Order: sequence, then structure tokens, then C-alpha cells
Amino acid sequence: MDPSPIVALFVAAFLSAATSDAFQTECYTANGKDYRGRQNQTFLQGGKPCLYWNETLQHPYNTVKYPNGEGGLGKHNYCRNPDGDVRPWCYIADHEDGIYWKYCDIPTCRMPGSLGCFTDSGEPPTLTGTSETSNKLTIQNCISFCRKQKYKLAGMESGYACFCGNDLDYRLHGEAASSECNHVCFGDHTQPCGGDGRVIIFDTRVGACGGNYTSPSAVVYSPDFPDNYNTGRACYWTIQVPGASAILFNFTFFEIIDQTDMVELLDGHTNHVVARFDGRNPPRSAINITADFVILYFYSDRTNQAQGFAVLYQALKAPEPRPKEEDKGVGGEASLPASTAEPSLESVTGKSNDSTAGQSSQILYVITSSPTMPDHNMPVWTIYALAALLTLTVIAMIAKLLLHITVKSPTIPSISSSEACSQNEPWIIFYRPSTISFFKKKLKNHHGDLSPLVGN
Ligand SMILES: *[C@@H]1O[C@H](CO)[C@@H](O)[C@H](O)[C@H]1NC(C)=O
Ligand SMILES: *[C@@H]1O[C@H](CO)[C@@H](O)[C@H](O)[C@H]1NC(C)=O
Ligand SMILES: *[C@@H]1O[C@H](CO)[C@@H](O)[C@H](O)[C@H]1NC(C)=O
Ligand SMILES: *[C@@H]1O[C@H](CO)[C@@H](O)[C@H](O)[C@H]1NC(C)=O
Ligand SMILES: *[C@@H]1O[C@H](CO)[C@@H](O)[C@H](O)[C@H]1NC(C)=O
Ligand SMILES: *[C@@H]1O[C@H](CO)[C@@H](O)[C@H](O)[C@H]1NC(C)=O
Ligand SMILES: [Ca+2]
Repeated sequence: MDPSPIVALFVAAFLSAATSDAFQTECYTANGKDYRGRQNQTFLQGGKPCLYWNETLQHPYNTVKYPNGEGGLGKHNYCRNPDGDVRPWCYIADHEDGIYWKYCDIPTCRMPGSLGCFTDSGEPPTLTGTSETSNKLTIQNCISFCRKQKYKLAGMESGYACFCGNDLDYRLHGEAASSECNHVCFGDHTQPCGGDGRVIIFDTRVGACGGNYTSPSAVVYSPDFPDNYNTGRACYWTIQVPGASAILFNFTFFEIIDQTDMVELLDGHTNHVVARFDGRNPPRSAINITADFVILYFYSDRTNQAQGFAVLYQALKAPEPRPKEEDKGVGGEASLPASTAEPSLESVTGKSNDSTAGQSSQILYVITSSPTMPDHNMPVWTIYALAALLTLTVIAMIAKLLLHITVKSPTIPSISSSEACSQNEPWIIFYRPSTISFFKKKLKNHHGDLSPLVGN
């Protein structure tokens, strides 16, 4: 009479119900930097109207400074996140304490795998499993911590606390507005890590290196998402949907910057590589694979990490055996628009003689034996070029660091003091998330050059 398998089943059912909402979301990143929706006020009902980005010339973010649509800016007044904040925001006409912008609470912007922001009184905690605190907390640090202990849920609070659990009743504690989970993660100031008495909860499958999917649709994230993927990752996910005639893959987020990191889709039965994407060759349309079993493979080398990808897959049911009426002229006519309706679709069969098919045995080797990939087939000149590039990057980074130290240190001494005493508890006192949030607010109003994340 052990109830845990039943509980696990319920959690699984619940989580898959949550991911079926994936088709409604307009965000696949945790901070909504990919939001391109049309909400133009800070709250859907009764929010403050947003200013047009082509009319905010007195502020750092406007279309004169970023004329090429960087960060989604344009001649509109929709909420955007061009500076890597924890969620989309916009400038507003009036101000509070000299702050001329506000976060937007956008119901349609929730990354699949994020279950929302919930209240946590602590008695008992909303997630009752293990917990830890860390001044290097990121969303994925917490998720990995919980995933390693086989929990299904991970929650972050106040920027530095991490809670694990399988508790189904987290919703009973009350859902809060997403804007109440705006504290930055101490380990990454571009991610939201809950609030005071507010826990932001994630499915621990987000950012796992591999997994097995059988539900008709889901979103698979690159390893370590929403952090950058680690070096030397070789991960694979199986997507096997019984009864499916085809599986459609839509890369809703793709950020891989070099050619040596890659994503592949393989026919699960033949292990043929059907599609391969890297920094030079990003996915440009959805991929329709006529198979019920697909393997998604990801590989990263030792340099140039990036945030990775989110891929939404949707299995298409095998068509029911049709009665004869399809042979009549009407049926043929009706099916014509269906085939031309989505010209952006790339239709590939599992038996495609892709030019990269020669490599598939290597991939298969990786999959079936060990998760390390030999990278000895690199010409010597590439190594010299890479070394030169690395040197330049290091110089650039040092220069940038020096610049930052000279510009920033007078304004926020608390950060450097927190580094000094990070071994003990007192850092919590110095390094409040609100300090960082406040610092960010200052940046957005004044010197924009200090927050150069637009367009990256
Ligand atoms: C926001 O957009 C809606 C519809 O797109 C429009 O009717 C409304 O006037 C806009 N509000 C503002 C403040 O621009
Ligand atoms: C900004 O863009 C809007 C929408 O296209 C337009 O109505 C408005 O006149 C523009 N403002 C300026 C200052 O160009
Ligand atoms: C996926 O299935 C394979 C084969 O059944 C198994 O070895 C592997 O551990 C599973 N992976 C996960 C993450 O459950
Ligand atoms: C892929 O997903 C994006 C974002 O949800 C959507 O806008 C786009 O239409 C989808 N593409 C296809 C071909 O389904
Ligand atoms: C994908 O391919 C299958 C089989 O070739 C086809 O039935 C289906 O209509 C295609 N789906 C889309 C969205 O093109
Ligand atoms: C398949 O092979 C044919 C003949 O060798 C070639 O013309 C075609 O481009 C190949 N298709 C792909 C997708 O590589
Ligand atoms: Ca790389």
C-alpha cells in the first residue's frame, strides 16, 4: 500500500496537463526576453499604458538607439525585455521615486515548465522536500539540486533559497501575480527567483540532459536551461508517441552561436540524421518527421556556450481509415489548401539521404556507448584561429571588467563586500535582491550604455 507510485502518476498527469498549455504561451524563456506579444500596458486590466519605444528618446532604450528591432523594440508600445531584466517591462508616463518604467504582468508569457508564482507562508512550506540556500542560486542550480534527488518540482524564493517537493497542493497556498516573483537570482541577475514569501515553481525536467517523452506534445529545453548550456554536453531525448504518424518540431527559441555545438533530430528506428542545426544553420521553419519515434540529440564542445534551445513538439495522429468519399472531386479540392497553407513547413522523411548521414553512426556510437565525443578531426589552422580568438576575447573581457569596476564600484559597494564574506551567512544582509533590483532601476532610467544586453 505504498502511495508513492500513485502520487508520482498524479504529478505526471498534472505536469503533462500543464505542458499542454504550451501552445498558448508567448514566452519560452524564464525572463520573457523572447516575448513578442502585444500587451501594451503593465497589467491586462487597469494597468498603466506603455509609452512607444520610438518616443522614449530621453531614456536608454528607444528605436533611435536600437533601430534594427534589437530586443523586439519598434514603433509600438508593447512590453519588452531588451536589457535582460527578469521580465518584460515598459516605460510609463508618470513616475514613482524617479523610476519611469514598470514591469508588465503578462498572463500569456509563462515558459512551459514554469508552473507559476505561489505564496509561501513557510508554515508549512509550499514545497516540503529538501531545501538549501545559496548566494550563487540560479533557476537551474535549484532545479538540478532537486532533480538529483528525484523530486519533480523545484521552487526558488527571495533570490537565494531553493525548495524541492512533489507536493500536488502547492496551488492551494494561492497563486500570486508573476510580478511578485521578481527578485533576481543571486547567481544570475537576468532570472527571476521568487520573492519574499513568494515561490516560483518549475518542473525539474526543464534543462535536464536527456529524458524520455511519450506525451503527444511537450517542450524540450537544452541542458542547463535557462542558464547557458555547459561545455562538453552530449545529451539525448527520446520522443516516442505510440500511434503517431508524424511528429512536428518547432524550435521556438534557438541560441547557439558556434558551428561546433549542434542539435540533431534522428529517426528513432533507423538512427538516420533527419535534420541538424548549429550556429550557422539555425532552424528556419518547423520540421515534420514522419515517424512515431524521434531522437533529439545535443552536443556542445569546450567553448562558446549559449542559452541553447526550446523545442515544441506535437505528434500528429495517424489518419483514420477514410471511407470512399475522398475519391470524389470535392475531397481532392478540399485537401489542396491544407497542403499549401503552411509553406514554411519543411517536410522530411526519416529516409532522407541527408549529406550528414555519414555522421549518424558516430552519433549512434555516442548514444549507445559513452557521452563523450572525440574532437580530434579538427584541422590545425582551426586551433590557431581559435587560440587567437580566445586571446582577443580574454583581452576584451579584461578591458570590459576594468571598465565595469571603475564605473560601477562607487555606486554599489555592497556587492563587493558581499563577495568578501560570502562564506558566512551575513552576506544575506548586504546582498538583498532588492539592492540589485534597485540598481537595475537606476540603470534603466539613466546611463543605458552600462546595460548592453540588447541584440545579443
Ligand atoms: C493597446 O492596444 C489595444 C489594441 O491593440 C488598443 O486598443 C489600445 O488603445 C492600446 N493601448 C495603448 C495604451 O496604447
Ligand atoms: C511612433 O510610432 C507610432 C506608431 O507607428 C506613431 O503613431 C508615432 O507617430 C511615432 N512617434 C514618433 C515620434 O515618430
Ligand atoms: C530513458 O529510457 C532509457 C531506456 O529505457 C533509460 O535507460 C533511461 O534511463 C531513461 N532516461 C530517463 C531520464 O528516464
Ligand atoms: C512555431 O512556434 C511559434 C511560436 O509559438 C509560432 O509563432 C509559429 O507559428 C510556429 N510555427 C509553426 C510552423 O507551427
Ligand atoms: C506532416 O507529415 C504528415 C505525413 O507526411 C502529414 O500527414 C501531415 O499533414 C504533415 N503535417 C504538417 C503540419 O504539414
Ligand atoms: C539525395 O541524393 C540525391 C542523389 O545523390 C541528391 O541529388 C540529393 O540532393 C540528395 N538529397 C539530400 C537531401 O541530400
Ligand atoms: Ca561551443
